[in-house]
Amino acid sequence: MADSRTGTSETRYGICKVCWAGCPVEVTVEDGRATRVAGDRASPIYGGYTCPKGRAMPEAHYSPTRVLHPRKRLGDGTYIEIPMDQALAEIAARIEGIVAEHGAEAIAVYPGNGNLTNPINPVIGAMFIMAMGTFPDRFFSVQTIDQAGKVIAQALHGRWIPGPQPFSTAKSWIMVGTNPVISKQGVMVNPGQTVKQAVKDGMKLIVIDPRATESTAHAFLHIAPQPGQDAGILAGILRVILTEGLYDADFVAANAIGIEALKAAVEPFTPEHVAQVAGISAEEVVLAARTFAGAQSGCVVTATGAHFPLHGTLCEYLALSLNTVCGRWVRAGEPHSQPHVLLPDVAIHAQPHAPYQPWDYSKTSRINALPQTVVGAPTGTLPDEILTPGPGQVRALICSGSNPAVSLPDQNRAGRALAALDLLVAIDVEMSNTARMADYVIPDRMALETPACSQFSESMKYYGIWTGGYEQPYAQYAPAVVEPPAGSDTVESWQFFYELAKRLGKQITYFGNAAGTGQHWDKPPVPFPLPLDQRPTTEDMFEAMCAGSRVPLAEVKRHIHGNVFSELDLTVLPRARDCTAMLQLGDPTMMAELAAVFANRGDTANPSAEYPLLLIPRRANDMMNSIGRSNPKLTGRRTHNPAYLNPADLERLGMASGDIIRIRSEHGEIKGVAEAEPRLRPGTLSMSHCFGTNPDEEDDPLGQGGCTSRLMDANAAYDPVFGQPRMGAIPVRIEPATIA
Ligand SMILES: Nc1nc2c(c(=O)[nH]1)N[C@H]1C(S)=C(S)[C@@H](COP(=O)(O)OP(=O)(O)OC[C@H]3O[C@@H](n4cnc5c(=O)[nH]c(N)nc54)[C@H](O)[C@@H]3O)O[C@H]1N2
Ligand SMILES: Nc1nc2c(c(=O)[nH]1)N[C@H]1C(S)=C(S)[C@@H](COP(=O)(O)OP(=O)(O)OC[C@H]3O[C@@H](n4cnc5c(=O)[nH]c(N)nc54)[C@H](O)[C@@H]3O)O[C@H]1N2
Ligand code: SF4
Ligand SMILES: [Mo]
Repeated sequence: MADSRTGTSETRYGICKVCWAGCPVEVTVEDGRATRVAGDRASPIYGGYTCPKGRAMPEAHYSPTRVLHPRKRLGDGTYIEIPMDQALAEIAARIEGIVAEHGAEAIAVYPGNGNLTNPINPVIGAMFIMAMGTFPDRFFSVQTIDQAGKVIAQALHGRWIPGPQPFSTAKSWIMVGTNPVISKQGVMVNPGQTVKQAVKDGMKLIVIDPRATESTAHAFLHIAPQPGQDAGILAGILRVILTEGLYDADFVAANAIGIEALKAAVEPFTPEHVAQVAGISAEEVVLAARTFAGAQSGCVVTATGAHFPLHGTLCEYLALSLNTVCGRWVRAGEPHSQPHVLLPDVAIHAQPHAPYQPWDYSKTSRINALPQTVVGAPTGTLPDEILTPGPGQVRALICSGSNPAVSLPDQNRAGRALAALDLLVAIDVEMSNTARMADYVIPDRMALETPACSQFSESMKYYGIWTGGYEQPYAQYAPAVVEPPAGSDTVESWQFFYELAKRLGKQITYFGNAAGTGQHWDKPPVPFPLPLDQRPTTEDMFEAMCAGSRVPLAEVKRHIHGNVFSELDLTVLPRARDCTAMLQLGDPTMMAELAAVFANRGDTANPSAEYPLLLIPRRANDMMNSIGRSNPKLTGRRTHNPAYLNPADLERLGMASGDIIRIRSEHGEIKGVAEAEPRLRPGTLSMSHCFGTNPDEEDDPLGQGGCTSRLMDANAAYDPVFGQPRMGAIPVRIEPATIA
């Protein structure tokens, strides 16, 4: 623990938790404060890698704008600081009152990415809502405005238990709408170097992205389609592989059903059709297919770029199907590609978890009549759940490490909803867009002030391929590096939920060591009912999280820099004799959606004369969504999110880099700052999210940037299962504007 004597300086080791890559860090601690963060060069796998966000942790922890005491909003909109006990008592009393009058359905939680500071935090909100008896309907998470299609597609296709073939030794890889070098999605460990090395070692990397990104630098083939056309492209690649007989017929015969239905469904997607619809060449489709199928190993993966334009589940389903027809899953006798260390000790057989239906139409949501699903409540409907009167109306919202005022699609509607709540609680460390609207702001401990362990990173693999997991049997635990600033009054997010539940007389049961998702369980979780008489310590929670782990947590704790447990036998066992599960290549819902994609000639949103550009998402290297926007070390001289456009588009409109522009969609408008980016496909506008002011605040394009969510419509077009509104390939137009 921190040494608070004056004049001391020492080196301590921790884990960065600003994003889920979990880089091991070396922290210089002077007089009890973290003054410098660098990568831990003694790490056996990360090799000292960090990104600017991690290195800027000291500035975030000791930011003059950090919230260090609970704040309560007064009638005039100003805030006063109050003690934590008082805040907890007042919030509990208000929730009790709302529940007494309107029922438990009136209370909802929305956890987000600021919760990563401790692996207990991201899951505890769900368990609080279980304690309230309203799970999953009142559990709104970022998953359903992100890549929920991964879990839905995995359910429909089945999950291959030993996982996909490993990235680092693969001979081909197709990345669809993902830029891991910046986002770390899929490749958590030093992704820039890992991608470069994999290519050097013989990987033919194929990237499908309207923009030449950091991840295309080493690509064998970069296909830059019109945004929103990925399902058709993937169907075209499948068609080439199936018609040319390039697939692994033996693997399919032994492990999958539905290939005839898949063949019939992809038949119309000729290379020429796909090329014409997606604005690419037929040769590119054929080359991608032959290269991928011709390599001995590899995988097709999708992420936000492919998921946001509404066909995310289908894109993921087709990616899984490509991997299955080419037999690109780890087989018996090979090492498990996502080995368990802090996850439970289970036998891994070369077989699937059977497909299941991830939805239940007998229980539909109040808004848009969406089915109950395995991915929680549809967050796209949250604003209307708050704004629509009637039984079940949401009246109180607890945001933990989330920023819905800028992250929910359809910002104006979201802003109206947040303002209409009877009670809004933000567990945050800054007066974020959302905290500025909250009745109570509860200060959390920050990443270096909490212990950490890599169990969460391991467990992310259950949310679909290209989400998490280590290729090697790696694990790390790090104690808290420093105490929160002297005199502060903070609580960890999970402790807030514990304290609140306790005051409401509810018991939270923690399912921390979940080894699976939906109906796909490697091992069911061991419940840990949190004792009401005494709050468990964080260490108690970690023990529960790692219950039955392959390597005891105590052993992992012995390795301060993390460790590869190379003595573990990772050999995948053969299919069990009694296993009858088969992967499904021809799910009828997916085949029907594919037919609709063909009939619509791809995506339904196309550029038009009125809205000639398509807005697409991108991750900023220095920000984690909105995290970092108040950190001067990260923002430097630029605090806004540029609106990147191809120079030809700018020139055509008589505009130049630095110009203030108005960006209009059918639904809304924002101001932005134009910036030329030659590597972007003409006709696209690429802009990061979670910037901008609140709807009731003055636009500030050069300062706070523009909130792209304002251009999205929550109800015009949304995923039919989990309600995610269209968040990519949004038709927009731009025109000159001024700041005032
Ligand atoms: N237009 C548009 N909208 C999008 C997206 C997009 O690409 N475009 N992306 C979507 C996706 S994929 C996601 S995941 C969501 C993200 O949605 P959110 O998770 O809601 O957004 P974040 O900005 O990550 O919210 C993090 C919050 O945590 C706070 N925070 C920072 N550090 C800490 C800490 O130590 N403890 C606590 N308790 N809080 C902390 C920050 O101040 C911030 O308010 O946005 C979605 N919305
Ligand atoms: N530095 C940093 N890291 C982050 C985050 C962050 O904000 N900053 N956010 C985190 C979060 S919450 C998430 S969900 C992950 C996301 O991780 P990724 O999904 O890998 O996110 P991006 O890096 O934006 O990569 C998406 C790519 O899709 C491309 N794209 C856009 N539209 C389309 C399309 O229609 N089709 C195709 N094929 N491509 C398209 C974009 O140009 C972009 O290069 O990143 C996480 N990591
Ligand atoms: S923010 Fe950067 S340093 Fe921190 S875990 Fe993510 S990639 Fe690593
Ligand atoms: Mo995300």
